[in-house]
Amino acid sequence: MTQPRSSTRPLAVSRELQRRAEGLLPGGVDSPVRAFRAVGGDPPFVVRAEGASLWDADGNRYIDYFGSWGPMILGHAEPHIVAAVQQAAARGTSFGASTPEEAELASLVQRAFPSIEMLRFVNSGTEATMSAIRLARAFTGRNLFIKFEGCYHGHADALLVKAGSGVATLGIPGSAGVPAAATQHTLALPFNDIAAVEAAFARFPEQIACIIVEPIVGNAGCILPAPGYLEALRRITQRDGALLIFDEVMTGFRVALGGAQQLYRITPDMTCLGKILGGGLPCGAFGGRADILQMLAPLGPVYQAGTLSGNPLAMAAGIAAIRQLLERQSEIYPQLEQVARQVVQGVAELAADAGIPISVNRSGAMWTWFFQADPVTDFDSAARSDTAAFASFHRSMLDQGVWLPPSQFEAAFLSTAHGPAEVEQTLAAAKRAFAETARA
Ligand code: KE4
Repeated sequence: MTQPRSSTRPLAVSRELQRRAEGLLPGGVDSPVRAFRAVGGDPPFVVRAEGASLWDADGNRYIDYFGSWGPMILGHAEPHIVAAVQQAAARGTSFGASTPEEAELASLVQRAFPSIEMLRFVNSGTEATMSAIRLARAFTGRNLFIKFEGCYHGHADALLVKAGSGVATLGIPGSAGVPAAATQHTLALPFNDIAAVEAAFARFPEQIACIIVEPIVGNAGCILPAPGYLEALRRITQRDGALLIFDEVMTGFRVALGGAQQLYRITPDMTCLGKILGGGLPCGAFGGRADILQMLAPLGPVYQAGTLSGNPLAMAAGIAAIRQLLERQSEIYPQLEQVARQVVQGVAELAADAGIPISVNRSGAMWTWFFQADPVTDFDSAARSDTAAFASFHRSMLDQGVWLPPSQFEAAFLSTAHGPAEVEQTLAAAKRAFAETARA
């Protein structure tokens, strides 16, 4: 009998847990991508994580390359963050009143993002982006806004538009339960296409409140802005009196301490943050120019609120995380760049050796291996990837203890806890996975 492909034990306990979860949670999950529908098979149930590793309910260990979808840049169960949360919890878990830690974390954010003069904490990236758009509409007195195909900004109704709506037509709902009225002011344009943006502003002069953009896209897989693209968005919005919102929920503190706006030297009017900001606890934020933020209640007419906004545990975790990134930035970001280059290029070279076409997009420790030969520069080109080949690669890697994000259209991440041992195991697993694919 040939050597079983899997080096992990059968997922008996995970499957039992899946059955129980499916009776209580739609699809057994609290967020769709976790259900592994894009790659097939049953998802392992995680019971513990530390550093670069996850353990499932059957005792299998995995190298983690999705990092809770971005937050875990310092690795799992990072001691400073764990201690900070434990100490905060012992002082009470939520007050619904002001605490010293909210301004402390806000001041740390401001050191990393000088464009953020003021901010407000919320509990998710979704809340951050939907609130930023509301602010932009109030500040400009306009209703229309632009987003880009393949960019995901959370699941607020106005942001769930079908791709391909194009410049002339306004948003078409991209989800059941979203009324046409909710997306009628949304323009969904192709990413990296300045002509489409110019045409939209020509069609709706002084009617567009804002552009919201993932400055480096993570939600179509990783897609980098074309040279001059972000500068053009900045120029066009400034010219028309629209606001530029950078959704840095994923890229913030990830691609650089100050996110994509630091890398590309662009100053947006507002920035949305999440993920790493909360050190793994539920936390988001939206911020930017003080003259815009001061329109928020209780100062101004824009209502926004949240029971657990600025929660003491999330603030404690965020302060512990962001303080480390600030204090150790000269060590952390070069290290992430070095390890990510070894992993990402190493796998791409192994694919090439096996005659398997892979197109790589990477910014620091955020990347995607697209299973196709051509460059991926927008959603349409990403969509031409061989998703079956990706699914096969994902399953083989998972069986060998390497857990990649379970979708071709998601970014992968690594942390400061990933080192030579993880690189070696990942490349060995990829070599076997590609050999299997070549044999199939
Ligand atoms: P949350 O509401 O999930 O905290 O954030 C929404 C959001 C906003 N903006 C960007 C750029 C994001 O990437 C996200 C959320 N990212 C996904 C990963 N593709 C979260 C994973 C999931 O939905 O389970």
